Amino acid sequence: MTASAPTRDVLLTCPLDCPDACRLRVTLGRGEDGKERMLKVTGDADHPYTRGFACAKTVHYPARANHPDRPLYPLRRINPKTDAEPVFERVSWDAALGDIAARLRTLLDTRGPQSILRYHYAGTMGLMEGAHVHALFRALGTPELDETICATAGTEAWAMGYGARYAVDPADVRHARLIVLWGINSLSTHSHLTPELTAARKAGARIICIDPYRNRSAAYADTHLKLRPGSDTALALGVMHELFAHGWTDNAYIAEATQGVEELREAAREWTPQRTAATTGLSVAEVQDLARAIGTTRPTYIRVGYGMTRHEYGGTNLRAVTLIPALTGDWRVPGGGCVLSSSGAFKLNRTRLGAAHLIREDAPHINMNAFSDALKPAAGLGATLIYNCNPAVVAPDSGGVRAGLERPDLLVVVLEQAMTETARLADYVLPATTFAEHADVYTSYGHHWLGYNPAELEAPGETRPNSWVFQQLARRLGVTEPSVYWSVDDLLEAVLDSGHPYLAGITPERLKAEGSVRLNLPTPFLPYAHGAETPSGRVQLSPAPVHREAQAALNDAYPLRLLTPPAHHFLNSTYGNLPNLTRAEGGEPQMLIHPDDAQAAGLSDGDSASLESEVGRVQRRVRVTGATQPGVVVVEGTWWGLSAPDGQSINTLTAQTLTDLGGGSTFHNTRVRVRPAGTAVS
Ligand SMILES: Nc1nc2c(c(=O)[nH]1)N[C@H]1C(S)=C(S)[C@@H](COP(=O)(O)OP(=O)(O)OC[C@H]3O[C@@H](n4cnc5c(=O)[nH]c(N)nc54)[C@H](O)[C@@H]3O)O[C@H]1N2
Ligand SMILES: Nc1nc2c(c(=O)[nH]1)N[C@H]1C(S)=C(S)[C@@H](COP(=O)(O)OP(=O)(O)OC[C@H]3O[C@@H](n4cnc5c(=O)[nH]c(N)nc54)[C@H](O)[C@@H]3O)O[C@H]1N2
Ligand code: SF4
Ligand SMILES: [Mo]
Repeated sequence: MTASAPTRDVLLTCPLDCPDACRLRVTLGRGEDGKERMLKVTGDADHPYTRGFACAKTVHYPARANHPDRPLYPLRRINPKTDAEPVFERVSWDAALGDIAARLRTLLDTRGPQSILRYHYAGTMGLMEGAHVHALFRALGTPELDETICATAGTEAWAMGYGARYAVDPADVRHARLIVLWGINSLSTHSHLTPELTAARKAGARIICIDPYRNRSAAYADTHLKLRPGSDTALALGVMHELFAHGWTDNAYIAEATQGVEELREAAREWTPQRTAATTGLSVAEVQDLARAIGTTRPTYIRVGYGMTRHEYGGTNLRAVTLIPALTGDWRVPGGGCVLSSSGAFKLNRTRLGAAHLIREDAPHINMNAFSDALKPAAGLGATLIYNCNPAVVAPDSGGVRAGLERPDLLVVVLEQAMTETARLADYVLPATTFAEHADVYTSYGHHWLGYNPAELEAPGETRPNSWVFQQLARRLGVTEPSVYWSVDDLLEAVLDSGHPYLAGITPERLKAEGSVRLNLPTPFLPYAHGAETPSGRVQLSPAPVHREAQAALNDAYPLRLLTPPAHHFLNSTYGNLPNLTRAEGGEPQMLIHPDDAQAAGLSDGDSASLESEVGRVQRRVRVTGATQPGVVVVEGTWWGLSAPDGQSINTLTAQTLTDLGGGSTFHNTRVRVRPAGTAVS
C-alpha cells in the first residue's frame, strides 16, 4: 500500500476472540484511490480497561485489512480441489449466490436439511456477524453445530460449581495479595490483565504461575510450578488437603454458601503433599508452599485459563481448581476468588439471537471437534458453509478436515477476510468485511463493558458482511423468518430488552452514542459472596473431583506429551500470514524439547525433527531448552501450515478425542514420538 495521509481517528472495539475486547483508537487515512483505509491501531487511552495500548498482534491489524491477498471479490474455484495450487476466477455476487442457493435448494429437496452444515467459531465476537448469522440455518433446519473447540469444558465445569460465569472486577485485581496464574499464559493471551498484575505486585502481591513449561507468564511470575500436564485435579486436591489439615478454611463461608464440603474433605484426605508431589511432578516443598500461600493470603486471585481443560479429564481439572476459593472464602473479599470468564454478567435477551427460538428439541447436533468425521462421505454431508473460522488449520485432525473439504462432491463455501488454507479449499470464497467495515455489538469474556462499532470504513472491493450474504441466500431460498432479516439496530433493540438490572440504563441510543458502556454492576462486585446461581443457591462442591490419568498414557511407542498453546504474536491462526509477525515468532514453528529428551532422540538444537502421533506426522525445527520438562514437547501457535517446512498444520497431529465435560477439545493431550527428520523409525 502506498503511504496515505491520516484523515481521522475513530474508536472501535476489537472483534477478536480474546478476553480483552479492547477499545481501539484506529487512525484512518486516504489512499491514492481516494478511499479511506486503516492506517494505525493503538488502544484508547481513556478506556479504563484498555489503558491506551493494543497488543503486539492487533497493532498490525492494518497490514491484515490491507493485505495484498485479501479476497475482495467473490471467487469460484475452477481446478480440482485436490490440486495443490488453487485457481479461482472472479464471479459476480449474483452468479455466486444464485449457484450456491440453487445447490442448497437441491440438497434440501433431495437429501434434507441434515445434508447441509454450517461451521464457524469466533473469528469475530460480534453478536451480529458472529452469533446472529446462524439464524438462516435454524430457519432451514440444518444440524446444530456445537461450538466446543475452545470453552465448553470450562463452561460446563464452572456451571457445575457456580452456575453462570461471573468474574472478579478487573479493577479489584490490584487488591489481591496472592495471584495464581493457573494454566493461562495471560501475558500473551490476556495482555490487559498485566497492568493489574503489576499494580498488585507493586503493592506487595506474590505471583505464582502453574504451567508445564516456562512461558512468558511463568518467566514474569515470582514462582513457576512446572507441573505434569493433566495433573491439576491432583494439585488442587493437594492444596485442599493442606487447607483442611491446617484449618485454613473459612468455615463461616463454607456453612453459608456451599454444599458438599464433607465429601470434598474426604476426597482431599488422601492427597498428602507426598502423594500430590509424586502425581504432579512437583516437590513436596513446592506443594506445601503453594497451599500455605493460598491458605494464608487474603485476598488470593486465581486466574484459570483453558489450558488445563484441553485434556481428557480437563473439565474436572478446571472444576477442582475453581472450588479452592469456596474453601478459603476469598469470594467475600474484593480482588479474591477465581476467574474463568466474565461473560455471565452480560444479561442480554438472547431468545431470538441467532433465531435460537427455532432450535427444535430433536435437532441433530454435530460437535465441531469432530469435523473430520463429519466430512467423511458416509456422514452424508452435501454442503458446508464456513465462516469466522479456519478449520483446515485449527480443528483437530486437520489432515482429515482437509481431505474432507477436498471432496469433489461436497460444496464448500467459505466467507473470509483472508486467503486462509480453508478458503484455498473452497468451491466459493465470499469476501468478508472487517470490524471497521461493518456495524456490530460486542460483549467480553474478560471485562464488563459492552461495545458498539458503527461501520466507519467503506467496504473495500465487493466485500460484504456475513449477515448480508446470509440474507441474500435466505431471499433466494424463500425464507420468511423475520429475525433472519434483522439489522444491527433490530438486534440491539432485542438483546438489550432483558429487564435485567445489570443492563439498567443501557439503551441502544446510549450504547451507540458512547460506544463502550460499563454494565450496571453493584460495587463492590462480589457475585459469589453468599452463594451461587446453582439449583441449591450454593457453590456446589460435590461430586468431589477425582484425579484420573489420561487414557492416552505415555508409553514406549509415544513417550512424549505435545502441548500446542497460543503464540504471543498470533490470535489463533489470525495474523499467521503477516511476515513481520511470523518473524517475531521465529520465522517458522518450532518444537521445544528438554535436553534429556533431545539427547535420547538424537536431536540437537536447530535440527529438523519428525513428530509423529497416532493421527499424523509433521516436521518441525528443534529448540532444545530447559523451559520445558522431560516428557513434554511444546509447539507454540496454530501457524498456517504454509509457514511450516512440510506445509502441515500442527493439528495434523491432534485427535478428535473429547473432554470429560462439555464435549471440548483436547489439544494438549497428544502423545508423540520424535526423531531426526529423514531417518527411519528404529
Ligand atoms: N496471543 C494470543 N492471545 C490469545 C490467543 C492466541 O492465539 N494468541 N487465543 C485466544 C483464545 S481463542 C483463547 S481460548 C485464549 C487461550 O489462552 P490460554 O488459556 O492462555 O491458552 P491455553 O491454550 O489454554 O494454554 C494456556 C497454558 O496452559 C498450559 N497447559 C497445558 N496443559 C496444562 C495442564 O494440564 N495444566 C496446566 N496448569 N496448564 C496447562 C499451556 O502450557 C499454556 O501455557 O487466548 C486468547 N488470546
Ligand atoms: N493445536 C491447537 N489448535 C487450536 C488451539 C490450540 O491452542 N492448539 N486453540 C483452539 C481455540 S482456543 C480456538 S478458539 C480455535 C480458533 O480457531 P478459529 O475460530 O478458526 O480462529 P482463527 O484461526 O483466528 O480464524 C478465524 C477466521 O475468521 C475470519 N474472520 C474474522 N472475522 C470475520 C468476519 O467478520 N466474517 C468472516 N466471514 N470471517 C471472519 C478470520 O479472517 C480468520 O481466518 O482454534 C483452536 N485450535
Ligand atoms: S487481540 Fe485482544 S489484546 Fe489484542 S487488541 Fe484485540 S482484544 Fe486487545
Ligand atoms: Mo479459544
